[in-house]
Amino acid sequence: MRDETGHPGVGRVLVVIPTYNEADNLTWIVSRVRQAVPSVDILVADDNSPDGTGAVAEELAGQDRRVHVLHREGKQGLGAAYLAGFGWARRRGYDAVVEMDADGSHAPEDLPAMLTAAQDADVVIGSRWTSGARVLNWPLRRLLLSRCGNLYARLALGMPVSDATGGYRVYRLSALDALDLESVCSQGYSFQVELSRLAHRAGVRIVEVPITFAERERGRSKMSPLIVAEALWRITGWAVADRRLALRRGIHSTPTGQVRWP
Ligand SMILES: Nc1nc2c(ncn2[C@@H]2O[C@H](COP(=O)(O)OP(=O)(O)OP(=O)(O)O)[C@@H](O)[C@H]2O)c(=O)[nH]1
Ligand SMILES: [Mg+2]
Repeated sequence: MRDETGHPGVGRVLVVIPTYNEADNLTWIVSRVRQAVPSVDILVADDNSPDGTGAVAEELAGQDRRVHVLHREGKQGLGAAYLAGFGWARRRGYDAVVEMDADGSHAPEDLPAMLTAAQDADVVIGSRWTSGARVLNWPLRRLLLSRCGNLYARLALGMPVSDATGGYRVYRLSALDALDLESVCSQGYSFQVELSRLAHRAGVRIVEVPITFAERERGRSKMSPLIVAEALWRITGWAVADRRLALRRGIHSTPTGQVRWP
C-alpha cells in the first residue's frame, strides 16, 4: 500500500525533471506524475529557458507543495542539471531520485512498476529494449541510432544493460553515494551511459523494467549531432581506459577485451 510520504520499501522519492524550453509540456507531465504516483515529490531543474518554462514551473509549485523548482543560470546540459538535482535531493534527505524527461517520452504511468522494482534494486532503468517494452512513433533513423548506440556501449564497456542510453531511471541515494559523481564529465546522452558504467563498476544492483517510450508530441528535441558525437568519443575513451587498466592490473577481461569488474 502506498503512503503519503514515499514509496513502500523505497522511502522518500524525488522525481527530477530537467527542462529547457518545455513550457508546452511541463504542466501536462507534472499532472500525470501527480496522478500516477501521488506520494512522490517533483523537482523541475530549469536552465533559464527562454520560453518561460521556469515561470510555468513556479506556477505549478505555487499550486502544489510537492512541486519544487531549481532555477539554473543558463543551458549547461542534461548531465549538469541532473547532478544539481541529485545534490538537492541529498541535502533534503530523500531516499531515491527518479530521472524523467519533460517531453512525455517517459510515461509517468510506468513509474509505479519502476518504484516497485526499486524495492529490490539500487538502480532501475526503464528500458526501451527489453522484452515487453514498446517504442511509439520513432522514425527509423532514431530507432537505429538508439539500437546501435546501445549495442556499442554494451560491447565496448561490457555492461549487461539493454538500454544504457535510456534516461528514465530510479536511483537510490545510497547507490549514488557509492558512485564517484565528482568524476562525471558528460553533458548529453553519454551522461546516462557514464552513470550506467559507474554503477556497473561499483557493483550496485541494476534492474531493467520495460517501458512504453513515445516520441515527443510538442516542443523541440535538444538532441544534436554534437550530443551523439560526445557519446561516441566518450564511450570509446572509457573502453580504451578500461582495457589499459585491466592490462595493468592483470584483472579478468573477456575474449573481446571487456573488463569484468570484480
Ligand atoms: N535543465 C536542462 N534540461 C535539458 C537540457 N537539455 C535537454 N534538457 C531536458 O532534458 C530532457 C530530454 O531532452 P530532449 O530534448 O527530449 O532530448 P532527448 O529526449 O534526448 O531527445 P529526443 O528523443 O529527440 O526527444 C527534456 O526534458 C529537456 O527539456 C539542458 O541543457 N538543461
Ligand atoms: Mg526527448
